[in-house]
Amino acid sequence: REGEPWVVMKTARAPSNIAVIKYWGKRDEKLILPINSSISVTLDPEHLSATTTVAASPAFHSDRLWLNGKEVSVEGERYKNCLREMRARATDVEVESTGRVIKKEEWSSLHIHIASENNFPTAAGLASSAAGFACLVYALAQLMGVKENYEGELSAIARLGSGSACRSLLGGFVKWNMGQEADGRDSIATQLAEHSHWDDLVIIIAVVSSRQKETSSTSGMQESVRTSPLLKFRAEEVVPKRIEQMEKAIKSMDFAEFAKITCADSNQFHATCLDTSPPIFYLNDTSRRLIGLVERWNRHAGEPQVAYTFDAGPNAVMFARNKEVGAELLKRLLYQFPPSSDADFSRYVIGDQSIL
Ligand code: 2P0
Repeated sequence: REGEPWVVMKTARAPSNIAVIKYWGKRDEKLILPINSSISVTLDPEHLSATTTVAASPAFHSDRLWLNGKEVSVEGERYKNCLREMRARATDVEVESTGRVIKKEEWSSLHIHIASENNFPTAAGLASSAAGFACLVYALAQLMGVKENYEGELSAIARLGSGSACRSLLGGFVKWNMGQEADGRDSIATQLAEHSHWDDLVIIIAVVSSRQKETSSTSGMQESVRTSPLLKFRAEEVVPKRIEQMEKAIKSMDFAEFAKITCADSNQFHATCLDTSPPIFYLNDTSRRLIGLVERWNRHAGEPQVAYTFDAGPNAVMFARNKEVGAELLKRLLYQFPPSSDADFSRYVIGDQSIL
């Protein structure tokens, strides 16, 4: 009612994504511009997503942020940049139920409260910052009446929060084009194909450890850019060709090619971590046993049945060529890593069912 304090609120959910051609290394730290393009698959939000509520009210005295129920500082450049860019694009918004209109100019002085939760381990190498910033930008766009589209400016704003977040604004198979422009306006994500384009593909995630990683992606990639000659070679000589090959493999649903490139790119990414000084270890013994299991299976089958990829942590994301192979993979995982063993996985995710 007129004269009384009011709050406007929006809640959104955004999924995590897993790169099959990895982003590792920035050419511009402030604008988060990568040294190579990357390709990812957006995951099922039922299992891996962030849910974020954003609220604005004249009763709020500062911007505030809660992550998984705990208040954290919103003073970091990344949050400040995202909020600034979204405020600059806000439009007149009518507050439902009251009919009051928040004018475009008011958004610059209205403070925002943000509460975000993940339904999966934070910072364990399952792209929690990707889901988090994509969700924040999406929720703010709803709150502030921002009209830009997700493939364009909004993707570039999510990128200012965390590089991989620009890929989580889109579903299915997504490419983040590294771009050429100094201001980053062409460093955005575009969709290569809808999820339904290749719905035979089954994704299984083996949560090897939900512990926080020791080296954050942000500092790890800085060290790699500074010290790894292999990373420079990878970005200049290897990735551009792989991007083309991967785009073709996805378009033609060529699993053998998809699997070959996915595994090779994961392995090269971890090789660049090892080539960093001091070396960074994200994989553990369980991760290496999983790689062995898939490599042996594919060799015996004569052609790839399963692909694996690991981000900045020991957890495996595996792609099975179809549902039958997915079920067989799960059986082999449970046999090799029984729930009571040291390498007990806390959770497997297969398609739309959660097991264990
Ligand atoms: C990726 N990763 O392409 C790669 C593969 C981890 C390994 O994107 O500094 O959290 O916020 O841009 O996006 C993790 O890096 O790093 C990542 P910032 P981000 O998914």
